[in-house]
Amino acid sequence: MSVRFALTVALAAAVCGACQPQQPQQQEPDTNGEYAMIDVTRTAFSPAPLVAGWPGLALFDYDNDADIDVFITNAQSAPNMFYANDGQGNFEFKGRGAGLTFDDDSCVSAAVGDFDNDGWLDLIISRQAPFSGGPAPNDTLVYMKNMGPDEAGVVRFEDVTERTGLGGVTFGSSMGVGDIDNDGLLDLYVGRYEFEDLAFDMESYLPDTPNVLLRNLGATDGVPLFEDITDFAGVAGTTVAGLAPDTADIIYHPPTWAVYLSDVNNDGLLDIFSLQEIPGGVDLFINNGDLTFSLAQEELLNKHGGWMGVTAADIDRDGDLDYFLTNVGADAKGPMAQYHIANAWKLPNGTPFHRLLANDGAGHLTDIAHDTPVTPGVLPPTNILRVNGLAGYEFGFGCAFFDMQNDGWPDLYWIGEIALSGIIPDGPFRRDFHGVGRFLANDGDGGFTDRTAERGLFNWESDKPLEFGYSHPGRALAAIDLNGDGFADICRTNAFFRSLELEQGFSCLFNPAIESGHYLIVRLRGTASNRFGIGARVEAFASDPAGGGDDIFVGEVLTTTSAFTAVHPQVHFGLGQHLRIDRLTVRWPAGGTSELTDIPVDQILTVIE
Ligand SMILES: [Ca+2]
Ligand SMILES: [Ca+2]
Ligand SMILES: [Ca+2]
Ligand SMILES: [Ca+2]
Repeated sequence: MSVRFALTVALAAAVCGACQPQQPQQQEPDTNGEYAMIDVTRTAFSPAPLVAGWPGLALFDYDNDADIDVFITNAQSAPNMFYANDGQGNFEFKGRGAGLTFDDDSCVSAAVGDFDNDGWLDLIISRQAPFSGGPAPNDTLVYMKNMGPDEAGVVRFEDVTERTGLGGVTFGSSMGVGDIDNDGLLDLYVGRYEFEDLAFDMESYLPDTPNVLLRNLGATDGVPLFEDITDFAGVAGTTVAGLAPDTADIIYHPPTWAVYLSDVNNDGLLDIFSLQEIPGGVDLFINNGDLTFSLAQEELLNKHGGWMGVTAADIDRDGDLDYFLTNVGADAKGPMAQYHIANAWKLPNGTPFHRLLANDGAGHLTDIAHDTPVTPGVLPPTNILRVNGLAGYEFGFGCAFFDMQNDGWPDLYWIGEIALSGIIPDGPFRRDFHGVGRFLANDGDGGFTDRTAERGLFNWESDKPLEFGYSHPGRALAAIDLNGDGFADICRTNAFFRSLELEQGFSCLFNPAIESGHYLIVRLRGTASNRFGIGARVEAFASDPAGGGDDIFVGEVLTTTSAFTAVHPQVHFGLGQHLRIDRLTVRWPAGGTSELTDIPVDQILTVIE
């Protein structure tokens, strides 16, 4: 079925209100209680963002005034939305002044990094062909150099793509930023997905879209030059075959939703996750240190699924980074014809379940999703496939670990569905890959508690009954402190198909910050390493009695996060009741280590290499 046909059916069905199946009355969630996140989309943003297509997020400090600014990519029917933060969490539209609007382009995501090490964070924007026809496609990457302030003090960006060697890379979806060879220059890994060929256009296969690794060769006059080293590095991605008997000889690289860079095995070299669209799997490329990579743990990770979101945190506080990957979920039914790729999770080498990957410290990952208990809340998952624990939850796209109350235990939030909520009252997708958004609070004992309602984090049309089928189709998601109170706030986007504009396409939620946990935000200034220390590992040790004993907190400074999403390079530790950090270490990408002692909490600490 073509996407256009599906949309026509959906819109025709929308007028048939009486066709909606009756649902039992759900218990109304207390989504406005004191613990609920506060929706500031209409109050903090002037004007409020309107988005279309597949909007991505970049939440970073573009003007070096220490607060986090908000960039939202947009489809061609609307400009990209760029807002400067006043430091208090009020956002003023700066799109046109900053040069980032791209009115005629369908932008998807923005990679954030200081690629020329001049102290100003640059942007690389991925674009798709126009979602709704129109002029010739601008479907290549764009390099927007941050020029810093002009004579009037206005910070703007300038398109210098022509001089970077990036102009030939098409159909970028999500991008990963990191210095893969630790030479002080940030490299770029590009996940690719030609959205004109979204999965539902195809039956048993998709077009070949290998990923691309671009090595930064250094800057001339502030403009870096990139070289495509994909083949040498061996990171184009795992291929699959067409699923039907008559397409089995079609071998292709499935499209990629999300990529993530992280030093999985803690050897000082950034490794790469690539999450593929169904019927693909997850590639984990371990960095060999010589610009080549080796696929790892294929038996665990290379399972047919629809892999969309990825986030990392030390969820059990044993000193290493664990990972969460979103998939089609335990409510997947697979409505398609026999060999349709949307059914690939049903294959013997497939899985619909999210992955919670526990790290043993040496980079060996174990999936504990089935063994991680979740205490249910309002609107438990229907768990059609009847599995245990976190694996029993439904569809996910964008995801983020963050410590909601700074109690020291990273919590988990994800959003996403593929239902065209509210627009398809009942259709082929509405209830087959549904999701409402889930906030699972980390209990600190290996389990989680579903506190989505209490935190006001269901991503659904609030004038509708709380039931499956009315949630927004969540996509990009990031958690970062926007208003400077030390508690992480949330931005998220919703989107479906190509040109649909959603009033709820972007939302921003502030943390109520009513709890007492302390925090430390760490930012870096590299000298031998890249300027913002992207890829550095930060460890904090606290033993003061107020905090309850010896604790270790671990994080990586990264801008890459879940699908279509980038964040400022920093680490945010929730510290519970600890009043001081005894010792903080930074292992820099260039190899050195910085060590600081006796650090007060509740501050932004900048460590210089
Ligand atoms: Ca700023
Ligand atoms: Ca720069
Ligand atoms: Ca590594
Ligand atoms: Ca905050």
